[in-house]
Amino acid sequence: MQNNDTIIALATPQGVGAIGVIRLSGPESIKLTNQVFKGKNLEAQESHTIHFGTIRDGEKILDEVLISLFIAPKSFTKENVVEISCHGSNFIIRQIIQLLIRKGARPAKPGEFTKRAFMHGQFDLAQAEAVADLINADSEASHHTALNQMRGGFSGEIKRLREELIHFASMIELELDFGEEDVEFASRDDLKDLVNKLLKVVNALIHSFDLGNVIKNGVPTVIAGKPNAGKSTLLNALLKEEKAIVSDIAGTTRDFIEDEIIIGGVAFRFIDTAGLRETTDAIEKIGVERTQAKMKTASMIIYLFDLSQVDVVEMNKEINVLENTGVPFLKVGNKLDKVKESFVEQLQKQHPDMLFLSANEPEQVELLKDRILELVNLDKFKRGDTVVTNIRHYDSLLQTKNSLDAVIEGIDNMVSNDFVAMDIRQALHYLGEITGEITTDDLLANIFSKFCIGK
Ligand SMILES: Nc1nc2c(ncn2[C@@H]2O[C@H](COP(=O)(O)OP(=O)(O)OP(=O)(O)O)[C@@H](O)[C@H]2O)c(=O)[nH]1
Ligand SMILES: [Mg+2]
Repeated sequence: MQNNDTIIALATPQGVGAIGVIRLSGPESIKLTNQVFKGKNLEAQESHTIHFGTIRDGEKILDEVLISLFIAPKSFTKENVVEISCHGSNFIIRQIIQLLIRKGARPAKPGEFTKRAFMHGQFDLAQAEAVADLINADSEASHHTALNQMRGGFSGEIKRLREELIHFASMIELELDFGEEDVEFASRDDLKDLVNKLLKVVNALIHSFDLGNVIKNGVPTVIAGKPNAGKSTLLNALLKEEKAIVSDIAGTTRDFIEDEIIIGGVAFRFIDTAGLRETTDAIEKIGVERTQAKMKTASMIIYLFDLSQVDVVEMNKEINVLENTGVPFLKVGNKLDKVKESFVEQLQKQHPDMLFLSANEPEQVELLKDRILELVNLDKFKRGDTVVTNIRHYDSLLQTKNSLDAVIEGIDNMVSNDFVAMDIRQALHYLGEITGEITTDDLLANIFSKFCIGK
């Protein structure tokens, strides 16, 4: 696939900076730049060299710049690439880009540089998508998974699956060619074994998406409890800022208040909620209903008890509700400073897993962070297993699973080879979608439009 046009865009963020980098890619990029550059003859220089000079619009000097040259195919896009490092003023950048557009370059579309790199086989689709994730990664965990994906860890796993399946597909297709003659190149038992093996891998990848999603978007952690338990105080202590209003009036928080912090390299999204109680206040009631709904979809619940208000019967009821959510939770006895030690010891005996603290004491909140890290199961991530973080990949994997299930069902029901072959081809198709062996223009447009211009 050849692109005859040369594209241009600002590669650094919009806004004023020390320098701005303008990138061109395409067959004419060196020639066009040379027309406006005064210094060495850029067309006579070697790849991977840098040249000082001025950019001129006619006789007018626009800026002093450094030009980096990358001659095809030794560049990000595998085309001729020029990077112009100029002074980071919006005015200068606009002038230079407009000048080069007048000379024949075209403004790049979102993600077009990465798209060209993909088209020229620099990397596969999953890796291209990882470039975007890597740029957006803001925690160690999300950075780690994106980097692994970009370097091809995930793609490698998908490709291995595909190759094994292709081998079998070709055997079955061969049998089809022999038609009526009753030959069997591919043993049905072997095929079933293989498909079951593939299903295991596919299922593991599908399950890893739960983890992948939280790594990418932050582990949604709900802070819940009765009114006045100290939920907002705890949120503020975790965030180290006065984000939520704290007051001794029960029912202060009505809506969700949330923010993200990084603990042990993992992003957590803490969500402060309206205190749970029966209420006749219409607005508070909506808040309580929202809390209940949010608890069910959270990855983790931190449940606060006000130690100065403990009622054992009531407490057991609350714990019961917590257990019924099916979400991992942490029981926290708050306002430790307000109660006697003997009382805490007694309660600790009944609830050995309860953590006791005062939400307004920063060091005690640090202890809570350790417990939070223990509760979220990051083993997979720590072992370096492949983790699916992209919803498009997740979707393709689900479809692959359905097709593989159909293959097994077909074999069990002794359906004819044509149908088995069809289901195998379906599975191959969906696996191929992930890495981009199978693409459509719509799919590509959709993926790359999510990138920003200049990427
Ligand atoms: N002594 C003491 N007071 C606390 C502690 N934590 C919270 N408080 C106080 O308890 C009261 C309620 O705290 P909030 O953080 O507003 O409680 P909340 O759970 O968000 O309450 P609602 O938003 O009404 O559901 C405030 O007066 C806090 O200062 C603590 O550890 N010790
Ligand atoms: Mg509150």
